[in-house]
Amino acid sequence: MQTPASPPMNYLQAFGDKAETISVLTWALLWLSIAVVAIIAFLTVVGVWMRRTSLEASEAGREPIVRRGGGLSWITIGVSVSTIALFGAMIWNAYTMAAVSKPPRDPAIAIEVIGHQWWWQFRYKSDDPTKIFDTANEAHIPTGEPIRLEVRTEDVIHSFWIPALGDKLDLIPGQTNVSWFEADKAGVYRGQCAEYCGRQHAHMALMVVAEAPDAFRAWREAQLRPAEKPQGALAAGATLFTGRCGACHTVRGTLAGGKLGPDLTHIMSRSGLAAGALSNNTASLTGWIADPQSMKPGNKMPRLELEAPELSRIRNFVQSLK
Ligand code: HEC
Ligand SMILES: [Cu+2]
Repeated sequence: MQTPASPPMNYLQAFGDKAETISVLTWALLWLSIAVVAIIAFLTVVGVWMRRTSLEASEAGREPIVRRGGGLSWITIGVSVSTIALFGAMIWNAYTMAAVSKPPRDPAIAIEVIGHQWWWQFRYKSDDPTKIFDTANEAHIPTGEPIRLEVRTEDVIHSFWIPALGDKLDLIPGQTNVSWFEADKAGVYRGQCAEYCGRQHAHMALMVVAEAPDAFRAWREAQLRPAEKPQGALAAGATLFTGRCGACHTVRGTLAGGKLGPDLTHIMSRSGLAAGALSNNTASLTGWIADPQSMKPGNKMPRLELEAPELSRIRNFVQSLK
């Protein structure tokens, strides 16, 4: 199915009020630029055509330099037209920036976006501490609701960009930038880090799943729940996981509480792994746990040299995290 998530990411089509306001300007500037190129090319050809002298007319093929009057008026006309066009574009730009700076109403949902080399942490905020939870690389939002974004970074500069939903927002060390976005149609929107941030910058994608408010509420309730208590064979996998992986990954409801990598409490609810580098299926999950460096070279999860039985126990436990 063709969704806004399918590459190439499309910034000429908009799926929310904010993005629509911006895309009208994008289109206008695009057509203006095309018109400028066409007019200049046309005038150049006309100028060359009108000034041509036939070879026989000139002495020994040499071109006499003749200045006819009227050249200056072209410059005056050209500069005036450009000034008017550029001034108009500037005013429209300022108007658009003012129009999109504030959401239509106060957002009821706030997401803290935290950039890491090379993945996205999403923290759903709440005044009630028991309603705060973390997820990674895939955020769900309700359609038709403005969402407040508070972005910051744990390391270098990144840039949060979902082309179909609007503008870019930089993640700057030591600073929190605040913005908002909204999707009016349900669908999966792909985003991408838009500021070169190191070796795996290209594999720092994100997905926004916009869904009906009811579906969103159900998703949020499911995300808030801790992992189910591992039973039977899974218990051994959980213990191994805590020992080998728990220093970097959190699984709420277990002793694994690490903060260096993505929260894995509900990893199986995500369609991808490692910020869009892989799709989430048994083969790629097993490959990732066995050797993340061969799949996304340079990423911050080390190869752990697991024995085969250990690997499959840990993998089975991870796959139980629905
Ligand atoms: C030294 C810290 C560290 C250890 C130890 C570690 N990881 Fe990771 N893990 C990370 C980081 C960082 C990422 C994000 C990599 C990226 O996408 O660039 C990650 C990503 C993942 C992902 C993908 C998560 C997502 O949301 O896409 C899975 C699954 C995972 N690790 C499982 C494991 C398992 C299982 C173990 C133990 C065998 C383990 N990790 C050990 C740091 C670690
Ligand atoms: Cu980045």
